[in-house]
Amino acid sequence: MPEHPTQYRHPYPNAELAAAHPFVPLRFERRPEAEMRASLEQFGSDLARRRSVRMLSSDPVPFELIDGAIAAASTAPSGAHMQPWTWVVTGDPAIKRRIREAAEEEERRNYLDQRMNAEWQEALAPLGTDHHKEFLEIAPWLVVLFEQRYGIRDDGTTRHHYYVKESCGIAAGFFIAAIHRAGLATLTHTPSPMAFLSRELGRPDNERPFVLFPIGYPMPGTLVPDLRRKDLDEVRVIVGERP
Ligand code: IYR
Repeated sequence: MPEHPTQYRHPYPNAELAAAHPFVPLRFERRPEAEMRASLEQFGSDLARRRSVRMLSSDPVPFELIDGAIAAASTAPSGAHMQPWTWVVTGDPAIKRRIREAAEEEERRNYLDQRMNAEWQEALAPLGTDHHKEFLEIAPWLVVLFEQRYGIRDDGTTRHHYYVKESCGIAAGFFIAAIHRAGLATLTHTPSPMAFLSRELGRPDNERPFVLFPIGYPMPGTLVPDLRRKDLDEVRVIVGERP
């Protein structure tokens, strides 16, 4: 067995840098292994019950639940910790209607004018989607995640953002999990193209729509596609010896 040091070097090579960027102790508690397994099992089986829902009801959802999910999502790791995202929330009926109309207009061209090719349409057949997007008007809340292609400092100068797509993808995953944990349902919706969302929601030029989440409760009697998820053996490979 190779010998490993039991101490890491301080992340900064000199006192000056360390003083400029102080570190704090990690809050972390090691738990008994049985507890770790049980808690992972519970988390996994809860996530396995999550489904993308298009039949959202109009039942009201407290705004605080939406805010809580955004706060959870914004804890996601991001390139150079820039948190290059803006979460735009609307429950305004007039805005939701305009978003639905604009999305349906684009989707009509995707589905009916063959902007999506035959292979694509075939791949979507099990989902039963078409150009109707009623849920955009019916769901009590729409949350649009915008990626910030670059940042803008208080003095107006721009600041580079790193790994923007990866960062927003991770944050979107956290958000979906948080919405599910809150007992709500959503859909990862990417009406394509999405530029109309910048217009409708009045976003600045450094932001681009990344994904749109309609949020609500599933309508009683909601149906979802009878999908099967890949088995672990289909998605995971083990390389080399196990420690
Ligand atoms: N944006 C279209 C089409 C669509 C594309 C994919 I990839 C999906 O997983 C689902 C739908 C729509 O929203 O209908």
